[in-house]
Amino acid sequence: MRILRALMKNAAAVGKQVDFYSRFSPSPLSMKQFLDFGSENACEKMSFVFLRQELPVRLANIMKEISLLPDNLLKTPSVRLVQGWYMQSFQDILEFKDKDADDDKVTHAFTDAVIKIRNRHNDVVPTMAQGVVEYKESYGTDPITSQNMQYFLDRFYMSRISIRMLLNQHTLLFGDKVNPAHPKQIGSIDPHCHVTDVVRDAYENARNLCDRYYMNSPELVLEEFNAKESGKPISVGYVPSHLYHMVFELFKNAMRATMELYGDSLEYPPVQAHVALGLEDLTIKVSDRGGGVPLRKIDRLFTYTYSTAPMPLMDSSRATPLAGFGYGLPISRLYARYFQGDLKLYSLEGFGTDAVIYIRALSTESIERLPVYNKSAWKNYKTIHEADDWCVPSKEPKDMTTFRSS
Ligand code: W6P
Repeated sequence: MRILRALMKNAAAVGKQVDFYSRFSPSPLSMKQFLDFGSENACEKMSFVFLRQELPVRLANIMKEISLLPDNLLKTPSVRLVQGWYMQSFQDILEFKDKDADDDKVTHAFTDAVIKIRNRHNDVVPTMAQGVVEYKESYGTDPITSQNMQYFLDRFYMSRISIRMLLNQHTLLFGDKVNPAHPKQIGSIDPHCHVTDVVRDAYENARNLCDRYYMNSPELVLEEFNAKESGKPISVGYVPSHLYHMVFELFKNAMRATMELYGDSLEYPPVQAHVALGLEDLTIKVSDRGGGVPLRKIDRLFTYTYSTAPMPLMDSSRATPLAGFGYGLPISRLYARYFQGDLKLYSLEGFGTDAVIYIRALSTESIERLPVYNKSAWKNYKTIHEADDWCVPSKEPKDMTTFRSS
């Protein structure tokens, strides 16, 4: 009984702390700030002082949104589990609130805690996806629930990307000194990330999967247009792993569409990639001739409740499908948006699809795009969504003869 009461008192105390930190807005950092901070003799103490405030703020902001989810979703074991991880990590950071920032033992213990937190949250995406499946199995889906789920998961996964970015920068800069694999990177950022190298690498790895699944694969035609410095290879200050994640996803989709359309043909139209650098944008276009997708079905490629449809029954003799079942596209779009870019699909049904990644070319303009918990966010969970303000198209139009004057 005493233990139970102590637990409840602790939960209430944590709730108070979450309320407190959720009233601060997260502080978005620019790519330039990440780079500047990590370059000139990066200071572990400064990073510690910043993170022990910023991490609880980012955690608390999204924890408030988790707590506003419908009860039926909150009660699923998967969402419970994720919520528990957030509570634990939030408390782990608060332990350092009044500790001495000049004490090396403190800052080293903090770095260890950061590593532990990152590992604790490794499986958040599949676990939340499981929660969505559990909810769908029990309650089904309607357009409103689907829309609310989309709103929450976009914000939740964006928050997670941003928190992991902070955790990674800290451990890569102050963990076991210099990353032996990438000595010129500033943490996870390459100040001169060669875009076509990442594109080729992602293509090769997607092609390997494609060869294994389809016994063949389309070629790559890659072209580069540097309008800023004509003839020079295009580079940008960016997180190569984020870029890889996005391009890899697009190649898998482009290859699948091509292979499914051309079936047993001996030749396949190539997948084309264009990389262009202008004054503001760095743009990467991946084009396939896989027959395209009708406009009506484009949105659902980014929809979490669609992508987590009860897994398709697969021919067990074949390997995992190349692409199309999972959170690949919606999360790739979040990576693009995270630094003020975007990811869009333009399809010509009957012909093929252009998938375009937009990235800000200037490190001063690549600023974290972070969700904030405020009244406007709160309303999105609490408002009873009313009927749409556009007519529902009807297959049987009104009988116009009714309106004849005579
Ligand atoms: C398709 C569907 C798709 C999604 C993303 C990227 C490329 C493609 N091609 O047919």
